[in-house]
Amino acid sequence: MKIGIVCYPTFGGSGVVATELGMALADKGHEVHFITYNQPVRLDFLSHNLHFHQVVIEEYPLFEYQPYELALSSKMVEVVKKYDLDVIHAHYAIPHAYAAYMAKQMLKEKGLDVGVVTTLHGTDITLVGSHPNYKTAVEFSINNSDVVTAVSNNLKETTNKLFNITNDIKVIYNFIDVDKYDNAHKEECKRIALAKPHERIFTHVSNFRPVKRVEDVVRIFNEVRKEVPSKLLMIGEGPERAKAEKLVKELNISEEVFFLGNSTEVTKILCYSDVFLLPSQTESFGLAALEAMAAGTAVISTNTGGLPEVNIHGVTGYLSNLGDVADMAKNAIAIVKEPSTLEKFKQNAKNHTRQFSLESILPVYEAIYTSCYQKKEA
Ligand code: GMT
Repeated sequence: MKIGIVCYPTFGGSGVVATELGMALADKGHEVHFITYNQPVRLDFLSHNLHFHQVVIEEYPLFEYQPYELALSSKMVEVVKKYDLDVIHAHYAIPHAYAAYMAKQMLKEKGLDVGVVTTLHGTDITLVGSHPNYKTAVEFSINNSDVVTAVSNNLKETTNKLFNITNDIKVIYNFIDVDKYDNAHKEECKRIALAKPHERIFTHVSNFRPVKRVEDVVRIFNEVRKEVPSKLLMIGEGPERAKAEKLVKELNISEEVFFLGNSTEVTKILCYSDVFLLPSQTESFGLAALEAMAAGTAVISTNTGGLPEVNIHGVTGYLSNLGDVADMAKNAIAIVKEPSTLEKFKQNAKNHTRQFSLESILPVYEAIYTSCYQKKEA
């Protein structure tokens, strides 16, 4: 099949899912076309069946805000026509689902048909999408997609609660290439470079937006290190990084906390990690936690959104109420204090990720594309 993928090209989870999906589809022989404003960060190669089409916006003095959706939908029309695409898969409703709907209408005028699949990722519904500025357009684009998917049961329920949804929403969990983490850089995993053998390594990976509550990460770690010698690796960039760094200085723990910035080699860093900290305000799924679990890392998280569908309380880690730093620190200490307990949680976490394997989820997306394709052919 010929599939267009529209996504954010950044380090965020929706872009990562879209890119990993596109690369896996191309691997299986489908022709995949990424349409976005930059080459997606995880898209590290292009081939005869893996293409990237850049949406370029020219500056014009009249525009205080550049009309990205217009340029995006025009680019979609151009690519669908040129490569005879069967389906466009829009990741993150704003503005991708809306632009895909417009492209479909423009193509219809020319006697062409393309299926539109929209995947809801989280903040496009919970934090941004339900804001009155966007709500009407988001609801319209969900109801007018050929197929709509959400990355967790919780996100599906939330979408149905916040919007007047007339379309069926299918739940397709985020997925992981388990083998990539199994064999990941084993020989390169030089843990000793970061921590002494008796020290535990905590990790946080995110885009450091307010929703991630990175100061809670630092506070949890600060409580843990008082009981168990540990190090904290903070991976990612974003608006809250400066606040987290300031807090680290105030708590006088700069020698134990490392801010590593954005990384395209998260698997290499995760191989060191014992416990992943994710105290988010909300998380529709928590792909970063799943990636950590696949690398054999226990998870301390909040119980918000779809996190309980990923992190199993008392098995793969622990869940706490939002903002309950003391409880999250207590749970983290309970995991890392005894080596045998830590080992059990790490193993459980790794085993649990098999439920989210690429091999089981890829055919579900393929079946959805086929249903759009068949509709087109009929
Ligand atoms: O977490 C972010 O801020 C990034 C965001 C995105 O859309 O790029 O991630 C969302 O989509 C991921 C992939 O489906 C989910 O695993 C994340 O839980 C979700 N983030 C939130 O709901 C806050």
